[in-house]
Amino acid sequence: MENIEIAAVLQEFGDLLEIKGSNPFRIRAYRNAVRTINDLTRSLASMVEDEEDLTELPGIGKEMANHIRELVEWGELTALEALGEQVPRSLTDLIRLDGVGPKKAKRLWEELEVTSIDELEEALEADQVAGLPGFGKKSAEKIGRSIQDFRKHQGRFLLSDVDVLIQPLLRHLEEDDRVERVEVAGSYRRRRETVGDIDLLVLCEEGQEQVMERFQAFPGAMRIEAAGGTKGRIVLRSGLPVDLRIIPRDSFGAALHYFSGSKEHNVAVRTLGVKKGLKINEYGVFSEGEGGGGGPEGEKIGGSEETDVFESVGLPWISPLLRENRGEIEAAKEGRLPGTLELRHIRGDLQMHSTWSDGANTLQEMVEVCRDRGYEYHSITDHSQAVTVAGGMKPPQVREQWEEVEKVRETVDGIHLFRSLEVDILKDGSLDMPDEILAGLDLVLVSVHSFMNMPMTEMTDRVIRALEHPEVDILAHPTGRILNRREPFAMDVDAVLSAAANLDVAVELNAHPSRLDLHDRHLRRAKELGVKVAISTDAHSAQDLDLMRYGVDQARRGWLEPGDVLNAMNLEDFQAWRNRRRQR
Ligand code: DGT
Ligand code: CA
Ligand code: CA
Ligand code: ZN
Repeated sequence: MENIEIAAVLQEFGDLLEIKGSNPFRIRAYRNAVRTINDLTRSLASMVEDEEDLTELPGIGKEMANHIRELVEWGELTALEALGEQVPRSLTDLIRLDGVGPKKAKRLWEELEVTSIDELEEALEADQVAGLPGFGKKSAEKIGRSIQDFRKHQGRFLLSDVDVLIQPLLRHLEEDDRVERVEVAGSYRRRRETVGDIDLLVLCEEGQEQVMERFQAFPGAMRIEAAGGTKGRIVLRSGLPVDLRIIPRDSFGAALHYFSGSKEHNVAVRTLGVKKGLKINEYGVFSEGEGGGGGPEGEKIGGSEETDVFESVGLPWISPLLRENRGEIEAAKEGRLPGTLELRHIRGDLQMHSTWSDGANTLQEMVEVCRDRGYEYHSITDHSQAVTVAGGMKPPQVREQWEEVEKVRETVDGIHLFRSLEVDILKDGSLDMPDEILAGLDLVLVSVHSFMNMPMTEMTDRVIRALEHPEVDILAHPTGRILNRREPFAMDVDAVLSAAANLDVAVELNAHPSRLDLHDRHLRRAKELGVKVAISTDAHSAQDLDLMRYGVDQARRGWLEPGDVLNAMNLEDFQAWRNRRRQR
């Protein structure tokens, strides 16, 4: 357990005691312990491991030391479970709301039996809150507003939204001459599908105070959450929180590494450092001080460059997209980090829609834009009939579309257009097109758009049955997830990937930032099994074709290399792959 996790548990403990109305001295003991842990630069876990006396830390008594040891060793606290029997633990959610402290939470609970934010919202709607002693109309209104805020923040932000939301703030900071460099760290730099908050690092050695003021004065800020000399937090109007840290030059690389995370990766790197007698933190790399472990800091041996951190533990630089502690450190050590896939490796886009189904642009327009992007080939994959909401096509329309494809092929040079469709996988795993149409297509994509709540074994069988059809080339958006809106459907992805491997069918990595389906672990599994991955935008407009870069980032997070990607093949190889079914 990390220090912050331990602190969070003790914080919760203190909150519950306060809601319960316990002895103030006991409550204060928990508050003090949390403060001590937050200020600590050493890991409690390693102190426990080294059997150090925790009661020597300020504000840590015997009871607290026992708690910490229990948390480190067991990951949970029996005393907290017991306290939870007396005071509902969900009450601590309430005191995170602006305008609700422990006393008010206690009253809401005792008078109205409110134990959660949902219940509080109901009580507000029923106008039960304003009349409680100590509340009043204003207070009830304020609580209502903070619930709305809370809900806004609760959802994580799509990476593509964040890309847009932070631009004005970056410009605002870069316009200041005192700012030498601005970097966005955190999950954003690792290109995670969704981002909880933005971690900005600013290199600035003079006028730090003014730069911090400028940050807080950003016109797009809805409010300021924390303000310090070198560290501040604002919330943008969109609800996106932004942490800013002002860093001097000689620590910038170490801070960039630290705040890029992931936390798990950091812990692993720090542990490597410890083995080499080094201390690695957000300020730099330090040699062990006098007396070893935890003594006064030794000499600073690096920190201005991110590579200082990696070099100090004998590693090459590792791309932030791989820093999830899923084997990247071992791979780096052994020189087997994946080769970098880049946008320029992508030679075609294999899923997009036109006005023949639910796309915004005509087939001709889509072809021209793909050609202008420099693609060698692509396929237009309009929906099949079962997807009525998306204007799915019936067989006669498909044949009409083929005529148009012929015309466009004659008029647009320099790109090869494949006849294709996104064929719906019906409930029983059969395909939503007669075989003679399927046989006439150059490329057959299949995907699930209905009956997504099937039990796992049925869904797995359904999809595998679809893949067994001899005309199928690619399984599109394999798990059906829509970020922040729809969970992936229940399906044994491993079994589906194994079937795809056996059947020589490719799987899609849908590059649309609201899907990014498959996710990174499944991509790695596909690679392991030798299943080719098609990175496709699923564009519903010409503009959407730009979304390919999200797919490329996601593919890199899944350790894919150019050789793993179907549409990184040149036209000749791709044609050969397409013809594989004739050899079956
Ligand atoms: P997010 O914001 O939830 O999308 O994810 P991150 O990864 O951006 O996480 P965040 O903003 O809480 O922290 C930024 C980075 O700071 C994180 O990736 C690693 C580093 N960091 C934060 N807390 C700790 C910690 O307790 N220990 C270590 N080793 N690193 C931490
Ligand atoms: Ca973050
Ligand atoms: Ca943060
Ligand atoms: Zn689809």
